[in-house]
Amino acid sequence: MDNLLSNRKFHLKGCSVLYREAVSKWQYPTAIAFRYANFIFSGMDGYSAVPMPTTGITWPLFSASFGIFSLIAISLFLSVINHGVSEQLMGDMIRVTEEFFNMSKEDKAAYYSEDTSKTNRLFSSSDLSKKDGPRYWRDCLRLACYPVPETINDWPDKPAKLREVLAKFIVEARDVSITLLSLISEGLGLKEGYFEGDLSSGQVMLNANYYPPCPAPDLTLGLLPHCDFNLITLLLQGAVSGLEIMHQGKWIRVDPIQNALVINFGHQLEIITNGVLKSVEHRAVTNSGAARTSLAVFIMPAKESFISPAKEIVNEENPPLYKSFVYKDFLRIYIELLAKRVDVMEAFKING
Ligand SMILES: O=C(O)CCC(=O)C(=O)O
Ligand SMILES: [Fe+2]
Repeated sequence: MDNLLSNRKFHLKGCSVLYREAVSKWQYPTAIAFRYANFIFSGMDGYSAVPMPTTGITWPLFSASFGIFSLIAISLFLSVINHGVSEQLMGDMIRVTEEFFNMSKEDKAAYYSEDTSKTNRLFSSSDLSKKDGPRYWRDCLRLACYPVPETINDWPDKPAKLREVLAKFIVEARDVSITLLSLISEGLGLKEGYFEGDLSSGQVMLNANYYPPCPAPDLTLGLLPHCDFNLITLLLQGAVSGLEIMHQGKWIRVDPIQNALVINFGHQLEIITNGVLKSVEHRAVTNSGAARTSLAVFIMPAKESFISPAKEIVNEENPPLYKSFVYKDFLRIYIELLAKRVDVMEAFKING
């Protein structure tokens, strides 16, 4: 419980002794702050900017989507606007998360756990008791959220509005993700409803991430470089920047765009599409000025779901690049390999 960053007093000028000791042990050498990369695609909906390399997604995929989403970024990470989740709901979700992390230590204690086998728990990545290994400047409230009626009673009952707001947000966020998946299957020429059923009917997990101002942002990261373990992730960022993606050997910032949701393809989508869609490595950096809040909604396959490159995509010229497996085995290996993209991909590549 004392690990929670959100419980501590911050002394940004004249860092406390505790902090000086803690941060000097941080393993990551530097959090490189890349300046603004503009992801917005030109000529659409009045936005203009530099196009990023596409993932090989065909235009028909997105032309089908214009009625529902306006695509404002075609980077390896997408951002969508006009997605149907209201500004009010997104704002409420950020506010209620901030309220949660700003509650007293006593109020938060009921939810705190260091037991990694528990899904629903509040924890910190900044475990000061850990002698070795990297530590990160992040507190996280992780919750199983689906189906809502079956999970809601296990969510924190404070702040008062949390359950109500989160219940609405999860349903809408899942709808957006499922719509996107159906557009993706259409765009890739997969059969209608390809991602429905087992591939997307597993748990919907929420990471409510809270990165307090960090006294030494150049010495630590908020969240380690990783690709998500699931099918597709929807990310709501508050107003403070911190998300970065790896692109051509460099970390590039993905700044929050008002009312946009960031969409990130997980490892499973890369494997099922035989590498047509790529799961992009990302991380969170910290800053000394302002706390940052982000909410990641992970759409997961069912645990027993069988994952393999789609038969419609592979053929003699385009042989399967990845092995077939049961999703729960992927999760186990992902954890064992500490989420490192290179290692995880190697483990599941054919001839890897
Ligand atoms: O805080 C962020 O922007 C990234 C969060 C994230 O990647 C995750 O929770 O998996
Ligand atoms: Fe992530």
